[in-house]
Amino acid sequence: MSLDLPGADEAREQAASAVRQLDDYVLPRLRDVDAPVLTVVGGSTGAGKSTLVNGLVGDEVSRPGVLRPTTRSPVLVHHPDAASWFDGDRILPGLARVRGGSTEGSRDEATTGHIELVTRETVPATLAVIDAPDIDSVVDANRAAAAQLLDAADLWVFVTTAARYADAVPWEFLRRAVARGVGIALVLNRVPPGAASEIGPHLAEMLRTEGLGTAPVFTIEEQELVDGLLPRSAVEPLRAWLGTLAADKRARAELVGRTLAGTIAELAARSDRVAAAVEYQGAMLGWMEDRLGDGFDRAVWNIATDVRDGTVMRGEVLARWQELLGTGELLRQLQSTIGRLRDRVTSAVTGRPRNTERFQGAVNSGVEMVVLERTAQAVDEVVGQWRSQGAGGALMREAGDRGIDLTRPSAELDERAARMVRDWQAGVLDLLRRESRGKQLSARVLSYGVNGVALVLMVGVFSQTGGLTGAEVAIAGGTSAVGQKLLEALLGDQAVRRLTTEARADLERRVGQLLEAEVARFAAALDPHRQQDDVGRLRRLAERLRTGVTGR
Ligand SMILES: Nc1nc2c(ncn2[C@@H]2O[C@H](COP(=O)(O)OP(=O)(O)OP(=O)(O)O)[C@@H](O)[C@H]2O)c(=O)[nH]1
Ligand SMILES: [Mg+2]
Repeated sequence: MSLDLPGADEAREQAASAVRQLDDYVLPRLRDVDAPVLTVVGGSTGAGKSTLVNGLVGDEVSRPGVLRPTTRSPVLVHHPDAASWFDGDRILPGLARVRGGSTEGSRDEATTGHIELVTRETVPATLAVIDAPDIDSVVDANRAAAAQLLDAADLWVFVTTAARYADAVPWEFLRRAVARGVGIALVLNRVPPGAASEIGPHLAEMLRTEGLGTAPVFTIEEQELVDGLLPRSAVEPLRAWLGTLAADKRARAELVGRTLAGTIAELAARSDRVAAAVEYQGAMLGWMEDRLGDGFDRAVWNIATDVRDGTVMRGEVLARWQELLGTGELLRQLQSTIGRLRDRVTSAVTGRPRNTERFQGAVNSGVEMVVLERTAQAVDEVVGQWRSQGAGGALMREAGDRGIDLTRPSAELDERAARMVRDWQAGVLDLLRRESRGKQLSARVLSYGVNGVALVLMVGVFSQTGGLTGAEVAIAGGTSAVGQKLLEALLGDQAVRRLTTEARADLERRVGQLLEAEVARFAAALDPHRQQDDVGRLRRLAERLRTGVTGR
């Protein structure tokens, strides 16, 4: 999913977080249904999460603070008997374990990437509590860590305050919780005395609207801290609720089962979304390939047409051809016997090497020019089409960064086109030589010089005169008629037709090959973006996740 398309970043993030959630939650949970319920305490910075966790545990296990945000790396508190569940990398395998007490060390220290494990007898063996970094601070790493922890939770204890309960970010997270079907309890913390009766109904209304109407809400008034700890009475309702859950095997199994099913269903939905994004990438890539193919197919076709319809015979080529044949004088003598004509032409085409070379030179540059112009046109066309899409523009810039300028034909095109025309001319000569080895032509053709005959044949290739106008038609028509008559006299009209067709097809084939290399430059820009991701597998994965959940 490397193309720069709308929604691609989001899909990449979806894919990454889906994989992480499989590792962090789904797989460990499926393997060990009996592992302690993982309760993540999350919420805005300064909402009092660390203070609350300390209050629940009855000891300072996570240092609270006045500087925002305080908690940089998560603290997991568990019962000594539950240590084996958390020492290894069963859950959150990406986070290194650090054993200890309250977070020490400087705030500048790189604190991400690890989780602190704390043991306390006061935590039930069947339930562990994580004090998470905040969800909305300026520290990106905190937000990411909080999201990852919440994704790994069986149960969220979501802490908000009287001042912040209607903020946008907490609700985004809560919506995510609903989508995932995770167990959830709310703590409305640090409520000014007397304000609960006002805020309570409003919060309850918001929860109902968001599909969280049944989530328990614990309201805690702003407390005097005693030795930095919340008084036991303030946290008692929440502790009792958690304690009941911890003690009830069936309630735990039900909570875990619900969260697991919800998470898997959401994974299925995410897989589908990722698959759709991958398909979109494939479609865009296909579209760009089609525009590329169209542009250059048209160029090949245009060149072939230019060659047939006399465009090449214009100007210089025509002038040199006339020079070679001996201009008007020769045309007048057209009426006389073919034998005399033959003699004239023989001396013209075999006796004047300078004119022969000049004609060949003109043919070279005539064909080259057509090829270069039509290629440049195709390049402009493809570039225009690709740039009409953001992803195409990005792709061209990317190629530019690698030193490949796709806005013009390759630097070698001139040189290669020149060689192509020379090779074609050599090919026409070969064609005639092969032909003259046959019975009918041999001696006669050879006596006029294969080279001269080849030139006349080339003119046949270029002369359907459609592209010429006015005087040009008359002259070209006349001159090519000279050529035609001459050739027919030499080779027979069937052979002339066949050889002309072959020579033309050979030129078109060579043009095709020449342009393939130009197409390849564009295709190389697409290559790094070709589908690595298997859409079918993603769709099947989604289907299996869904049927696994519903038991179908
Ligand atoms: N007086 C009083 N102070 C509190 C209460 N709850 C939290 N505090 C103080 O508020 C500040 C923030 O509390 P923390 O527990 O660090 O908040 P947090 O949610 O963990 O914040 P982050 O770790 O930054 O996300 C600390 O100085 C606490 O001592 C309370 O109920 N009463
Ligand atoms: Mg904290």
